[in-house]
Amino acid sequence: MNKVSYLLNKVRHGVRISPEEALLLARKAQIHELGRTAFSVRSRMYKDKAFFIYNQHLNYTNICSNACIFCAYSRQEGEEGAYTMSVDQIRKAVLDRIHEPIDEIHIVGGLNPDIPYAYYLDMLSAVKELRPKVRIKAFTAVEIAFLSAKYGLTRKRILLDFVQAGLDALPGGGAEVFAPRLRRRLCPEKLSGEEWLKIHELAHSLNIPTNCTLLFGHIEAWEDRLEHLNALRDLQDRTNGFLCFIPLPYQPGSNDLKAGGPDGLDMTRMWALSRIFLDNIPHIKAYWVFAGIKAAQVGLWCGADDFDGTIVEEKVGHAAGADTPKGLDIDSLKHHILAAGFIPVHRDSFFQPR
Ligand code: V47
Ligand code: SF4
Repeated sequence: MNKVSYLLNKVRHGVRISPEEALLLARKAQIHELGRTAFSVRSRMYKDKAFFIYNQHLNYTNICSNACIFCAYSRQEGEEGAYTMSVDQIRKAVLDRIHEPIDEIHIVGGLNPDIPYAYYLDMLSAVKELRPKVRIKAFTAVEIAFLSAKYGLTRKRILLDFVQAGLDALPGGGAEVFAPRLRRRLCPEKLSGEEWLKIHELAHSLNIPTNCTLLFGHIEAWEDRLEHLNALRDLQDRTNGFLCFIPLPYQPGSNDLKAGGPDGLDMTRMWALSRIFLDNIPHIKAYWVFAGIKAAQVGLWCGADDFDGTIVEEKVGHAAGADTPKGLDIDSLKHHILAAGFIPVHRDSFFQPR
């Protein structure tokens, strides 16, 4: 048996592989071998089910004091297209869809130095008041670190205040790639990978579940991807607080990074390696918004088990050229999952069937 077959066999038997072994698979295994192994793992966990959620995205401001080179979404104060939603506008965005059975509201924004601390609490309470049953997944570790530095409050204080105001979970954004040498080029002002991990560890210790991401398909190598996945797996071993891993395919439009973006094959390898390597993170998302619907359908055959949701309306990836719809209705979402050969399972924020 060659080394690739030996390792894939090990994974199929539920034995953990090391980052070095995963790197060998990333370099040497054929796509069909990787895909088949990742499929056998996800099938053992979820049979032929694929999850989706009825959700709404709210991007409350695009004004950001950081300038990540890959970001097409952020604006400076006063620049054309810069906006900040008032709490009343947030209320209106929620009320506009109040007749829909939305289970989760995903709220993230830029680092806007002119927003008072009370705004965040008011925004959370306003959403919960209008929709008491909705789960709010809001604010990346980057926003939490920014608020902590700006208002001189501990990260713990902020998380506890936010939970009291209605926060249920943290999204996985802002992780990018942890490798410091890449971060210096991609997002020099952003908190380090270590700090990102510390904030998620803190959230887990407070019983706040979180997601995790990797921005891939730009200037990183497989070594960097696996170093990143290994840091996530190590933290999950300690806390078990991550619900879902989302590999985010880099969108190359309207930003200064000038890298190509992953092709379908690279995305497929990424989903497969994620499922194979992250043996302790329950869910892998094929995020149709960034990957495209057709690639995400293939992702379900290669390790992913979650398709995300209805969204309406996503701004970060679309600013960078994502050519997917800004949202999908529930019937289209179910149709795409069924057409891919899976049973759609309508889930809540914590992956419980609805
Ligand atoms: O943090 C910015 C990324 C993230 C680009 O937790 C880009 O359930 C690709 O994190 N190309 C926001 N990506 C999106 C995100 C997310 C999405 C869906 C679900 C969840 C979840 C989280 O988007 C940012 C950044 O990493 N991003 N610019 C770009 N050009
Ligand atoms: Fe700001 Fe986030 Fe864009 Fe970076 S990725 S510039 S932190 S909005």
